[in-house]
Amino acid sequence: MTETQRTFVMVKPDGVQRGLIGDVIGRLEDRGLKLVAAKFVQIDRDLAEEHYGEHEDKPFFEDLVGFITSGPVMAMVWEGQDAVRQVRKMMGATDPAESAPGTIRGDYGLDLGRNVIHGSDHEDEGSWEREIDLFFDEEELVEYERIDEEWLYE
Ligand code: DAT
Ligand code: MG
Repeated sequence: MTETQRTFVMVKPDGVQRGLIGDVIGRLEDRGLKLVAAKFVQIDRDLAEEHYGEHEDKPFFEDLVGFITSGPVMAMVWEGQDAVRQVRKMMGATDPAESAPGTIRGDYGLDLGRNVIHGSDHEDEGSWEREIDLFFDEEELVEYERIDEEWLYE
C-alpha cells in the first residue's frame, strides 16, 4: 500500500485576493485528503526567503519573495495516501500556461508569477517536512479521523 504522507500547501496572495481559498480547500477535501493544520497569515521576508531558499540564486527570487509577502496566505497541512505527489498533480504545472485544464493552476491562472497555489515538491525528498516545520509547531498538527476514512481507503 502507498504510504500516508503529509504535505505543505499554501494558497498564495493572488489566490486569497481572488477568493479561491474555499475552492482549493474544497477540491482537496473532495479528493479525500484530510486537513491537519491551517493558518491564515501574512509571511514576513525572513520566512519567505527561507521557504524559497532553494531558489535564492535564481533571477526571479526577488519578485517571488516580494509576491509571497505582498498579502495574506492560507498555509495548510494535508494528509493522505501519496499526498505529496497527488497534491502536485492537482495543482498542475508550475506555469499555469502549461497546466492542464482541471488542475488548480490550469483552471485559475495564466501567468507564471501568479500561480495561485504552493505545494511541497514530491521529487525533493524531505521538502514537505522542512516546509511543515517552517510554518507549524508540532502541537498545531491535529490528529483525528475523517468519518469517511474507511470508504476512502481499501
Ligand atoms: P512550484 O511552485 O511548481 O514548486 P518552483 O518551486 O520551481 O515551482 O518555483 C517556485 C515559484 O517560483 C513558482 O511557483 C513560480 C516562481 N517561478 C518558478 N520559475 C520561475 C521563472 N522561470 N520565472 C519566474 N518565476 C518563476
Ligand atoms: Mg517548488
